[in-house]
Amino acid sequence: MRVVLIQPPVQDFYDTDVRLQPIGLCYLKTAVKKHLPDVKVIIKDYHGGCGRRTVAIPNELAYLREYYPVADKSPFSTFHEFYHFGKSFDDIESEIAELKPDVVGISSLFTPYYREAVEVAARVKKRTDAVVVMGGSHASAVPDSLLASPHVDYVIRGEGERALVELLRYLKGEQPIDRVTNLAYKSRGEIVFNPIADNFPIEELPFPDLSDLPSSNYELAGEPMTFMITSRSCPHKCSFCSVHTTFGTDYRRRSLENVLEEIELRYQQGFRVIDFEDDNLTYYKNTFKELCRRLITRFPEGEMEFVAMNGISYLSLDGELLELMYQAGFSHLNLALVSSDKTVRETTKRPHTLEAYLRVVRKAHELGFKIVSYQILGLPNETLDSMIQTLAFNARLPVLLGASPFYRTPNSPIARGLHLVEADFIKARLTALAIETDSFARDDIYTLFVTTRIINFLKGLHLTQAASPSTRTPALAGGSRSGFRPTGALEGATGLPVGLHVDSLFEYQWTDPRTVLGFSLLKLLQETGHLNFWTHEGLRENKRFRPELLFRVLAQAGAIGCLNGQRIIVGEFSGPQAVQKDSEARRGSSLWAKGMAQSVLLYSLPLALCKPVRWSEAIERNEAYETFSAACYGCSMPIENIRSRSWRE
Ligand code: B12
Ligand code: SF4
Repeated sequence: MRVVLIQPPVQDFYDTDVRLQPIGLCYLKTAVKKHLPDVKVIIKDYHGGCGRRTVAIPNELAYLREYYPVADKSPFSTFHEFYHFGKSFDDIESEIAELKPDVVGISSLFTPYYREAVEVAARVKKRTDAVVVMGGSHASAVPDSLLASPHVDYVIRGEGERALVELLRYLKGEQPIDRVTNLAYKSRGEIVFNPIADNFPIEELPFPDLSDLPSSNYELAGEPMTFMITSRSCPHKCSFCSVHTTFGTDYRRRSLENVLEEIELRYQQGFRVIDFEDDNLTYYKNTFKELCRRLITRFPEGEMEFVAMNGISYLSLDGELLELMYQAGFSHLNLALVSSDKTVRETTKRPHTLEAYLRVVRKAHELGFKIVSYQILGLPNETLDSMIQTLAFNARLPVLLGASPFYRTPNSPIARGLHLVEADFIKARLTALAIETDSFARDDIYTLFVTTRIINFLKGLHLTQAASPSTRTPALAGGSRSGFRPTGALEGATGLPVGLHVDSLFEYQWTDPRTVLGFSLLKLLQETGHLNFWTHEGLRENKRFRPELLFRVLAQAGAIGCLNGQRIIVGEFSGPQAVQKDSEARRGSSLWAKGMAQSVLLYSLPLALCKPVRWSEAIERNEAYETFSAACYGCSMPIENIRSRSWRE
């Protein structure tokens, strides 16, 4: 019997191409190998490393054209083109036909991309007689949406190792269908759901077989990287999260020895970065401390780098653990604050506190971690004020902001009572800006989302403080990559005052084109009260952006905490007194814009030639959010804008 397991392509405005290793399929492959050694399993990743091409925006998302109208090349850009990421359906069809599989298993991890998974099923059925089975988080949450397709024979809900082995046994005629756990299938026009049962014990799962995956598709800053999962499920029960739909409520972890053995194997195989994708990596703090100690001993020269891009719950971190992690080779930390509002945290059942968060941020920053903090914009009980408060709170801290507009994931506790239809499934992605309530409109969510990009732009400025704080004369990063050079009155001066005022930063001659562009747009915003996109055709007003919300965030924050510990005073940054005399302002703006256009043009060539950057540089330049995306909630950071230029093009 020949089984082909497929990771299908996805279609969206952006992709997170550093985190695409289909580790779930690799687990399935080894489980089948162990229990049914006569079955041949081939994994095909039709997403990672297969490029992208522009496709039409689906009707359900047509309203987004107003939010992503142009190819904005500014540092504050969000999205524009809608892409097919992965191999074309035609190519997939031909390749599968050649493989002549008996069974094709397709992952349907993401609700918003379930139609892509179903299209792959249709192509398989068009050219082969293979049995089609689907699994993954979406399949677990809404199996009937997949079984509604005539091209899908079976759906396996929840973890797939044991269930797939049992399904294959059934297909080989070795056991009856009603003994296949977790299975859903059609029988006489009805869907039959077999009971959900426990998976194989976590400790008995053989290490994922990565042999079908070209390691060059899964690199981090040029280093071979692999995912690793040391536990399954999560002991918390945040109401917006669907993790328990797939992994159940029983939080299980692998033994220390088992994890270390896999790390050693990956090292011997040539991997140099391990990305732990657990939903709650450090819940057992002491065990994780011991793991770090062992890693420090095993890799004393920093031979391995560790990341946890899915995020770490700050409740499960303390000072000692952070120190050990840093020594072991973690240098980036993704935390999920979600909301600084107590009511929102309580009603979404997040057991986290602001005090714990601040303790972790302070210590991690002290140690030198680069921190990204995630917020969800638009959760139930959020108001515009509470979201502004959350952004202002994080703006002050030395963390990058990773905002994800809220969307409803099927079968998460929040969504369970709702009757979600196909359009809701398609909108279950952060780019959809899906949720509006009486307390906030889509424009508000969009504005706050763009606001995080503006704040991150300021946070990432490469300012260093050479003099001691008492002299209040921090010096500029002379000759640095971001090329911050004082001019005019400050030419030749030794430095700038501590707590730089944002207005003063406008006065400098920045040599980095992106920084020049960013400040030019901010200046224009200050003078005219309008934010503009920067396109190849010149400036275009961003009509959906509500500047007053940005000004409120900045006023509440007072100062921005930069990644390097510097502060930028922004409390008084605002637009023209009442976006008054609109016409005058616009006239002024067009004159100013002309001047700016000329100066920015000078920079567009180096911008276009921008080469892939190293990871550490990228994070400093605010370019690497996706690399550290997602926290436990949404998994993915936007900021495709910059990355798409420097990483892909
Ligand atoms: C890594 C990850 C990603 C990676 C992609 C991974 C990949 N392979 O392509 C990245 C970062 C790109 C990503 C992005 C997104 N993600 Co994500 N991601 C994850 C994460 C953290 C881990 C996935 C994983 O490797 N799990 C470990 C393996 C072992 O589990 P598994 O893959 O699910 O496989 C098991 C079973 O599902 C099943 N199974 C899986 N496939 C198949 C196939 C067959 C045939 C069978 C029988 C069984 C089966 O068996 C496997 C073994 O037990 C999960 C959370 C989680 N805990 O799973 C979220 C998760 C899958 N992501 C989610 C979401 C929503 C997104 C986004 C769409 C959010 C957004 N920003 O809009 C984005 C997409 C953005 C983009 N365009 O990039 C949701 C999906 C929920 C849903 N119903 O849609 C999850 C569940 C997070 C959550 N708790 O809500 N994600
Ligand atoms: S959001 Fe994170 S902490 Fe909360 S239940 Fe989901 S995985 Fe656990």
